[in-house]
Amino acid sequence: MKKVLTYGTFDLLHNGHINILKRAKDLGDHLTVAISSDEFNELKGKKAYHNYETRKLILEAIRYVDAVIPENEWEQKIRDVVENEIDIFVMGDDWEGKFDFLKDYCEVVYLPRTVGISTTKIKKELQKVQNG
Ligand code: C2G
Repeated sequence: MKKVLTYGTFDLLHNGHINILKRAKDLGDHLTVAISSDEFNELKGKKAYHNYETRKLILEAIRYVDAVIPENEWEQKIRDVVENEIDIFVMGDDWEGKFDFLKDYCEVVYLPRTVGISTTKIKKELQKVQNG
């Protein structure tokens, strides 16, 4: 069984998230998603709309996702790959090259981001509508 792993906040779920989750799953047989904790989001300088439990609940409902684990720190990726016997690590190409150190442990694949959508864009456009 080929196991795939990816990381993210996955706030305000949108088609960009679904595309990468589908593509990641299509690379293997089992997809684990490490979802950023609220504390880790602070480290990333992100303020998610949904808290960790809600974002986890939503991710677990996606047909491409087989397991969800918490992402609490930058340093956990090697351990996650080894402990979960991961064959392929996947991230959007906005992270191109950032996780190449994992190549000693698994295949590393950066996939093209979905153009035209992001959680930040959704929040901005909603604010414009509300402000009229
Ligand atoms: N993504 C995408 N296309 C978009 C938006 C996001 O392919 N239009 C991808 C990102 O490249 C990432 C995943 O969806 O691979 C999750 O995106 P975020 O929730 O923004 O995750 P991020 O904050 O980049 O967290 O340790 C890694 C970090 O936790 C990654």
